[in-house]
Amino acid sequence: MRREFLTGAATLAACSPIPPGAARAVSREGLADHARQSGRYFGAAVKSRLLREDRAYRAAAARECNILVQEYELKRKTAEPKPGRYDFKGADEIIDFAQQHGMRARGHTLVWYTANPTWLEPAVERAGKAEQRRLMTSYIDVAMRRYAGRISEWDVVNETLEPNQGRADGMRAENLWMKAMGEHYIDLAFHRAREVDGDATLFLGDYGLEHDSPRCERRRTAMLKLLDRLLGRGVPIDAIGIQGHLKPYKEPFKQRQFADFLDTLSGYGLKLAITELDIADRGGPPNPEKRDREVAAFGKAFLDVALDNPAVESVLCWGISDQYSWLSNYPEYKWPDGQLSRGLPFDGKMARKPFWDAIAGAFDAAPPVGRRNRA
Ligand code: 9MR
Repeated sequence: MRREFLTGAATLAACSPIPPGAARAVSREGLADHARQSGRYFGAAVKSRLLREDRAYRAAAARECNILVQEYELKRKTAEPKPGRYDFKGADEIIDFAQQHGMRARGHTLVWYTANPTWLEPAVERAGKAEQRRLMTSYIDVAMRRYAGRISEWDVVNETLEPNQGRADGMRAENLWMKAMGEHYIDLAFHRAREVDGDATLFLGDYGLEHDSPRCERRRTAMLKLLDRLLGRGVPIDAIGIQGHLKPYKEPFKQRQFADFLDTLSGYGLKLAITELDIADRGGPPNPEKRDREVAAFGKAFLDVALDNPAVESVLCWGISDQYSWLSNYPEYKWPDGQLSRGLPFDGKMARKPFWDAIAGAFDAAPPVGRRNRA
């Protein structure tokens, strides 16, 4: 028997993992140590400049993570600023750091509708069919070859869904690749990625798959239908990246519903990962301690479900410290008074927050990876 899960708002209220005011011992173990116990990985999105310049950040990355991903340095806008002129300096630094510390690395991301160099979209629009394919696959070729053996898993195609853009199938219409090739751009990307690095785990990633809301329900439905089509055509997808940008103060969460969705995905034989976990706290209680406890409780409710599924091999947060979180700057999530968002395991001064304990506790309770938890 799998676990019983709480439903709805009960998740926020009922499972605060840390008693208010409890002193937490500062230990030298990191979240990676907790993840390892069940054969899993914990990691974070990082920036090379912060690894270079901020000692506390670098120490936290080294201590907490056994997998890393680049927050932006393998996006094509950064890595191929001019056609065929590559800049892998930042990504190289991150991959070197990961290797020096015996960590795994993910690559983010090969084919996306945004964060592309300005030259790319006009070039695709001008091109004939063969050239359009080349414009897409050339980056797959160069980036995957460069990091073969060092990056073990890739977000091959990112964020293909957007049911609000008018298509009945829920695919993102405002997408240069979709406009050029229709959804077969996804087939092409995965087949090419498989050819270039046959050992890498190939991910399709998306957001908005987590909550009990009409928005997420439409996105989950679109994802499952897309997978039916892609897997039906033999597209070599190994894994689904559930981003995990959570917003508990905007949309409810139902453990059973999310567990069922993950079960459906793993039932296809796909691996799963939580690839960009963070928790938008805008709209939460003004008292930061209270908000931290709620964020932790929500994160625990989410991870208890995710890590109950043996196909979920890793959890990565989208950053380490609130000081550098995109949530603190993004219009929808940032606090109007300029305070930092509190959606990551470390605060702006690099101190552990209750969310850290929640992640550790969820890993400690997780069944071994790759096997069903049978009673
Ligand atoms: O956090 C990233 C931010 O610093 C970048 O400016 C932005 C555009 O490249 O991307 C952010 O990361 C996104 C990720 O690549 C894909 N999923 C959503 C993330 C948050 O917007």
